[in-house]
Amino acid sequence: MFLQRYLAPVLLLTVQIYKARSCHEFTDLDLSDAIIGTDVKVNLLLYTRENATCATLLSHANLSTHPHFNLSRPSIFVIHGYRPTGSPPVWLRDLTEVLLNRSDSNIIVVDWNHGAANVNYFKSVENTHKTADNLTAFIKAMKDNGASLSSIHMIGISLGAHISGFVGANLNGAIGRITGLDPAGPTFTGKPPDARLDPTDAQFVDVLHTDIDSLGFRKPLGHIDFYPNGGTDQPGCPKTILSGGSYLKCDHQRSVFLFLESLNQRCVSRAFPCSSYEEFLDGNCINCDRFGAAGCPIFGYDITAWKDVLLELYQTKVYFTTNEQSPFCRTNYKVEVMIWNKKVRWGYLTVKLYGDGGEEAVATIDHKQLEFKKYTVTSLLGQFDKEISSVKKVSLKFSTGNVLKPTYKLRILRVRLTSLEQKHRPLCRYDVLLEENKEVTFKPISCEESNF
Ligand SMILES: [Ca+2]
Ligand SMILES: [Ca+2]
Repeated sequence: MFLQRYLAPVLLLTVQIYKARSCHEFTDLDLSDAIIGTDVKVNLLLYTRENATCATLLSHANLSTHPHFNLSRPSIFVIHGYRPTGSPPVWLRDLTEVLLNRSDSNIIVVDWNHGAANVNYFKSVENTHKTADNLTAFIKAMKDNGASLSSIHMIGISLGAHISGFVGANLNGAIGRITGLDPAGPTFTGKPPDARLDPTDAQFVDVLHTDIDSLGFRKPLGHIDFYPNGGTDQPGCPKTILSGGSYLKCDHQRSVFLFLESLNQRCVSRAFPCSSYEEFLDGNCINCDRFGAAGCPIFGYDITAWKDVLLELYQTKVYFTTNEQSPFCRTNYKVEVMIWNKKVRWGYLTVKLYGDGGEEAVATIDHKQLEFKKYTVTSLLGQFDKEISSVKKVSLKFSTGNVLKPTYKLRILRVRLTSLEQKHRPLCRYDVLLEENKEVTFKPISCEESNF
């Protein structure tokens, strides 16, 4: 009796202290929840540099009770998409961590897993509006407490991209930036701007499309729309359903991993405005003059450096390609070839660049049969899997792709390589004989304009 009377309050106090210090976790549901279906419940998880790995659950009612929630700092909302199995997103920790590395902000993870976890996709779509209304009320409260709407950046993934759009529209487009990572296509495609993300939803809207033939949205939705690898299928992702679950989500989810890498700044992906992916691969869209000294836009978090010119252009579609895995960035060269064979030659070209200490970068130009004509410059886009800062040697290989026919020779009068990234002088070589499928390595020399 004595123990009960005195120990109980002590225990209660201990539990309360423990609660106050404990970290709030993203809601973890399972497939049974997703089958039964869950009602919307929005939890806002705050991470800052003071509590980078331990989230605080924000209350809508009293914003001033959270010591780390400093409204004079920028705020970044991260809004996930459809969660068919109810599990927390795998990229969550990495994304909050790198965002905090780059920006001293309030990172607010919008956990609407109760609402997103549903085997019925259409139910989750319905819940996007409820989630958006909840967020709108919260941001209005932030504003009432002194936050500036232009310092708010919403990063929305899949359905989360449209939620960001709804919130932005509710606030009359006054939010600073919305980044849409492969905005959801199903049920949104063909809808008017007020029923999906569009450029009027924020002061600046940047969008990444990685799965336009399935879970993503095909048409442009922002001031700038990036289509890596054409936006349809991503390299390194399984091509058949036999590969299991990742077949369905790999292209879609790649959008988050590409954005993460842009935050890490390991390397950059330059993206080129073009009317189509085919035109881009053909090397017809490497002119970046309209962007001045900055050059063509660099994909990802730092795209705001191009904001003014992009707003003037209103909507810009840009393309780039990536490697199969991280580091995803590639580096581009203009490759010009002139031959002196009497007859037209058709085929593919593989170009390798060698740097100091055995570094090697390769570009295979095989998106279609290339045409080489006597005394005519064939201009190609060479996309190398990595950057070589100082090119010592170059190798070329010509192939026709035919196994049975006789082999051909490509008599190159001149080959010229111009980096689209570095301001180096172009690299040239004159008079190179390529026998089919045989790699020829040479030291490039500086180009003599008079010989062209
Ligand atoms: Ca909209
Ligand atoms: Ca796809």
